[in-house]
Amino acid sequence: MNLTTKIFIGLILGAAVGITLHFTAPDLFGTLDTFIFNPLGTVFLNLIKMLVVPIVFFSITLGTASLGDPKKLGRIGGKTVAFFLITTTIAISIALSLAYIFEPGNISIDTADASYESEKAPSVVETFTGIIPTNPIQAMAEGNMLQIIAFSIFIGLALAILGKKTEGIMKLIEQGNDIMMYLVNLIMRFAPYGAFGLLASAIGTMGLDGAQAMGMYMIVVILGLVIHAIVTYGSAVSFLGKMNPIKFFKGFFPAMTVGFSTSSSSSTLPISMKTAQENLNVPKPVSSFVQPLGATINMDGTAIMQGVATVFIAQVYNTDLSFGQLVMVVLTAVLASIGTAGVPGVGLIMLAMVLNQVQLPVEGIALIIGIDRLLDMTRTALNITGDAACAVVVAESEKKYDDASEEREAMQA
Ligand code: DAS
Repeated sequence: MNLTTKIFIGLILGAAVGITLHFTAPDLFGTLDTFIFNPLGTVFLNLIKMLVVPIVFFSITLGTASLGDPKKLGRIGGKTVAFFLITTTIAISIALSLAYIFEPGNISIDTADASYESEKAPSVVETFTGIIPTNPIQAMAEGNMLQIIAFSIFIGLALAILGKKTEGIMKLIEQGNDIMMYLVNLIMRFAPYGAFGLLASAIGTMGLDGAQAMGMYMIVVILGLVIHAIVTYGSAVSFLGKMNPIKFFKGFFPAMTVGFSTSSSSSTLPISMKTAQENLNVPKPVSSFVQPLGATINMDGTAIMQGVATVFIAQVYNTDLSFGQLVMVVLTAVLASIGTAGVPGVGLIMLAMVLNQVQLPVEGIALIIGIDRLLDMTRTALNITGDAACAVVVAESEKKYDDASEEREAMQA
């Protein structure tokens, strides 16, 4: 039985055990959650989180250095950011349209005791000025992903330009990356058990009662995620990536199950990259540049939740949003996703930023926080799929340059 099947069985079993115990033996669930489910899930999460910082450093440094000339880096960087911005804008537009069609907020909910203390999300200016680390080691110690990415790109550029002078360091970086990929393989063997623990704990704690109350809201978000995956990513990988969409989704499914169970794009990154390189034939330099960047700044699933949640909260509070406010929602959600790393629950922090921007009561978040953990799983799976779709498209677009350079090398030989 292959690993994907084992992880999927872990997910299904975890959800079944969690929901059964939630309704039939809540006390027993509490004990099992403390001594089995939670530890299983936490150990798995910590194992992959342990690799995130070194993997981002080694893979982006290696990926940037392997891209060779800065022109190629600029070309790939430009295509990557353009893909991210366009797909995130499409994502939130799909979300807003669905929210106006299905009107999930037209339900009577008592908003009197709704309250939510939003954490402060970085402003757009802070995000861009804060990208350059004043202390790279501190950035790694704090897990500041954007700063680690920026530092790695600088090191990779230097290695590419210095060439033979620093080939010893280049060798070290290559070996460091190999070590990381070996450890990912090792940890993935534990994934089915980790997925079981995470799902049993999450579903067993939450049950489905929260979901029933927010049924329509959940349905519209999940509908948006599915439409975006099939229409936007399906078209992108098919027309631009020259890849059969079924091969794409089937090939990337193992990473999607891990993203679903961990609710963290950053933690899933090692597995996302391994899956894209091995199952989707994305060259390592492209995967090592696009996916770590995407795990940090590209969150289409989160943008979809924000679009639906904003309209849902506006409807619950009987507030009409003007076209200008909707444009602000799109802009803020796209830019907000750049400033926050892919960790569980970051979508809610960014949602507070979006609601503030359109003068909607941030307390409205309290209405959806109960089921956010479940939706976080689904939107994280989409977030990492968008990064993989970008990697496939960029890799295909680079082929003509690689073919041209191979022809030049052949002619010079
Ligand atoms: N959990 C986030 C991620 O890792 C997404 C979110 O919180 O919306 O992508």
